[in-house]
Amino acid sequence: MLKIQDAYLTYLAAAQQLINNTILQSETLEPLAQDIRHTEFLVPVIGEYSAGKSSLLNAFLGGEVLPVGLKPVTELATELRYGSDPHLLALLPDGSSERLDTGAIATIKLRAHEFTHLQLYLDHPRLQAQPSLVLVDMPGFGSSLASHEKALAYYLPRGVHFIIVVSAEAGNLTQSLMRRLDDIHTYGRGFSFVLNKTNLLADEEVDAVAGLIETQIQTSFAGTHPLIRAGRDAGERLAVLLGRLDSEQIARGLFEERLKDATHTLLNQLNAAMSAARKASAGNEAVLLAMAQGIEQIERKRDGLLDELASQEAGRTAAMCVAEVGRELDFVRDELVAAGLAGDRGAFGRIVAEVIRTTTGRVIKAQMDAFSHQVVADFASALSSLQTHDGGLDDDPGWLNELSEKIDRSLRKTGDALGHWSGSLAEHNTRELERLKQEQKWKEGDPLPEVNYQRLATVLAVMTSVVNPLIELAIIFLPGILASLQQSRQREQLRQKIAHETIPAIQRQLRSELPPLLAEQLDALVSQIGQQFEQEINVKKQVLDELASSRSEGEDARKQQLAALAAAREELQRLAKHTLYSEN
Ligand SMILES: Nc1nc2c(ncn2[C@@H]2O[C@H](COP(=O)(O)OP(=O)(O)OP(=O)(O)O)[C@@H](O)[C@H]2O)c(=O)[nH]1
Ligand SMILES: [Mg+2]
Repeated sequence: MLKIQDAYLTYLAAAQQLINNTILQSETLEPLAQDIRHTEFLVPVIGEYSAGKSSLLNAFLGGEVLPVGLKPVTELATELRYGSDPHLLALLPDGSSERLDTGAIATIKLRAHEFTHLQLYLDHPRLQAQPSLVLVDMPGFGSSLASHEKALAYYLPRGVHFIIVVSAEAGNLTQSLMRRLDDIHTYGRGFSFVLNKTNLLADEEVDAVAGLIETQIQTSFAGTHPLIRAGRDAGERLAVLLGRLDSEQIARGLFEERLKDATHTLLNQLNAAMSAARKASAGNEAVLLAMAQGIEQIERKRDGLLDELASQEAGRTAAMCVAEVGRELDFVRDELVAAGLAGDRGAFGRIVAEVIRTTTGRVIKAQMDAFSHQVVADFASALSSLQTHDGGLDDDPGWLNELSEKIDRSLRKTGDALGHWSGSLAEHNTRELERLKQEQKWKEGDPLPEVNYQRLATVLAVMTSVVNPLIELAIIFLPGILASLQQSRQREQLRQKIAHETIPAIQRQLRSELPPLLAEQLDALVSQIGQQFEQEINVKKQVLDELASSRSEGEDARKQQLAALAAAREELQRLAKHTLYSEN
């Protein structure tokens, strides 16, 4: 376990202890501790086919573990994991898995369509040394479009750092690779390069290629992206690169915001309890009434936002995506013409799919950033009228602002963007609600169980939940559109055809597929933001109810309660400052 994981867990345990000593309760800390305890870092290894990704990982493991070869070889993403009992686990779309011998890795490709991805458990000291770091051998860019996109759909939102393998013989970074780096960049993740097969070129040639690639990276991406050169020593070089990955920093990026948010909620509860304990019970009744009204306001506001804002936004964002994809496809028309002239429909389809992914992802992310911000502000303004007069929702005037900021911030988190394989927010919510209904033996007429959305409502999750299914649809509609390209063997004729037939046909498809996908996710987003406001009010309501029931115990007990709350708040602030807000 990393030092920072340890520190975070110690902090959460101490916070839990503090809360347990008061009349408050908190159920949010344990799930967070679970996540921190079980966290792992997925490090996908990507690149063109035959760049030497699988060979690099074999060199790292010092044996012929993964299949390699000249034609596109790897069809299923394969996670390398430590296990004292070596085996291969093939995962199915429904979440179940099939256990196989490790040797099955050589032939599993034939059954690629059945599985989502593989986990290869090996009893290997290098894997044991860093068990929370999981390298993933990814299919190359020349594997079938469906396999390639399936792997990306899963690992783009989940990878914490990407290793890009480029063969020195390739000479530079291809446009495909640059688009992929754009996607990784949208997710806010880091990446490093391995310049592979350097033993096949003279040293000066390697220097020239490395220089060219470094220039390409620097002109397109801010930040540092190390490039290491690997030849026969590839395994050792990869070990060095992994050693330099700052796992502590990555873990901090994944959890710090969530810990701050959880702390903020606890402090709020403590504040609410303290101000309630100070008041005469009549004052608290006014607050409870304001809270009940607040929840009604949120529900009304949500219905209004769903009816109007969300559907308008879906239409507007879809239109922007369609226009932007058209422009980008036109921009890469030379690449498309080259693929068309070579009769390479696979490459043609791949370029189109890449452009759709990168462009819609970028547009949706920008639009959702603005949209979610507005939704948070709308909910907050619905609540603000309840806050002004005495005995309003809260005594702390900054409360609503802080809460809005917290929710806004949580929407921008880059951590685990999706929790499930076929993850879409709407699907997740339905599934989660069904699970809770069963668990709580819910009956018609009971209030619906509360789904915990905290970790899902992020802009990146919404974006992913639209883009991934869109690409799945594109894989189905593209062959029909591309079929008519076959007759064009002449450059200029092909250019015209692409501009006037192919691109408009792709845009037409997007125009019909995108709005329903967007509308579904936007509805889920609005509901979830409303839920977060409601949850926060409910937590405060619980505090007041709790206090009301213990009120009869007399003045001394009340003073003691107040003192205990104040002490807990002070200690929690001290711990938070030490663990979450100090520089080291
Ligand atoms: N000379 C030399 N050949 C290499 C090196 N690394 C890989 N190769 C060869 O390059 C070919 C492709 O290697 P793979 O490891 O299968 O490539 P990959 O990137 O996993 O390819 P896909 O799985 O098809 O995407 C194989 O024939 C390897 O033997 C290297 O460092 N030097
Ligand atoms: Mg491979």
